[in-house]
Amino acid sequence: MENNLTLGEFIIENQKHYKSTSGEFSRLLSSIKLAAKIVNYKVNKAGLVDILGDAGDVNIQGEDQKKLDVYANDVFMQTLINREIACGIASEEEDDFVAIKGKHGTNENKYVMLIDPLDGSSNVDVNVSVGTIFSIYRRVTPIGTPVQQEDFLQRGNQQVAAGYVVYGTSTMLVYTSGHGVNGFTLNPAIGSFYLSHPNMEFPKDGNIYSINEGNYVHFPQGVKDYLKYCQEEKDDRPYTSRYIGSLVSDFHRNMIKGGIYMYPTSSIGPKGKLRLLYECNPMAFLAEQANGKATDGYVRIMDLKPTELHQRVPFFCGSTNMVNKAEEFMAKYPEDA
Ligand code: P6P
Repeated sequence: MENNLTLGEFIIENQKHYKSTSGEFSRLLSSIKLAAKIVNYKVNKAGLVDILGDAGDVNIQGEDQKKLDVYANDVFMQTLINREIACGIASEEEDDFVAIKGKHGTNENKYVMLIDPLDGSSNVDVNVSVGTIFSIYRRVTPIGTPVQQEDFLQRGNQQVAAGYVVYGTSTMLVYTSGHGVNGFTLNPAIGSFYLSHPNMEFPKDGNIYSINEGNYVHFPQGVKDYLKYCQEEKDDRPYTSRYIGSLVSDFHRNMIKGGIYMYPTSSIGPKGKLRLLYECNPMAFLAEQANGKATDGYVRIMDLKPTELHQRVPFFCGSTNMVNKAEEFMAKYPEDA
């Protein structure tokens, strides 16, 4: 693998794509790469070092914050704040966004970042893979002034870049800056990410569906009908059910093999569970750049106008033909929209 491009070389080679001449965007990606390596070390040692279990706090989502959640959040926040590489950062683990002040009180940077520092963290205690998800936008308020909430409440179609780190059997960083999706695998022996999956694409079709079927009784009828379609013995069906409970891992497998991930509305969660800004928009950008599709069952995820930092939306994402078929079933019940 050592003959492959490293992530650093790839970023430099593709600098021509980024409108920023100051190299700010490249430095931002490099700081994410550094933070990912630090978190990876801790995630891999979690079973040995006492950072498992609850940190005692409860985050804005009302979920117990596990120490590794808190640790990962601190690493990404501090890596960006200390380097003043972005002008603001919003984290799924933080109640509000953070304006990054420059040494002289102003910050001339033009990018803001949103991050889910450790998605699927409840899997850490049972040694199942987890991930980091990030999303980058150009600020919309005047450069040099403190960032405002509107810099973060942008539609997903305004993203400059998005990606994830999957801390799995191997650690990979997968990202897009609007020119396709590329995957880099970490060689832990030397601490370098190497280009291992160039131009990743969702197969148009697949036979894997990922959903928490424990919520079946609470699903809208269109989802129930689609699941029965997946399970009936006809044509290329029944499909295979695969659900890890870690969005990054389910998405990554489905992008390689073909499949659909669904977290729909339910009678217990009227807007589903996933956050539009921290999970759905970045994964939707990746999906579309990989010739896949991402909607809320009716509308393109990246066209939704965010109204609050932590809002949740229903999420259907993966192989285009599978998402289209799911939407056909959803369309039969417009009252559920
Ligand atoms: P459930 C993790 O908390 C997460 O946000 C996604 O990574 C994952 O796909 C989903 O929630 C799992 O939710 O309700 O099935 O446990």
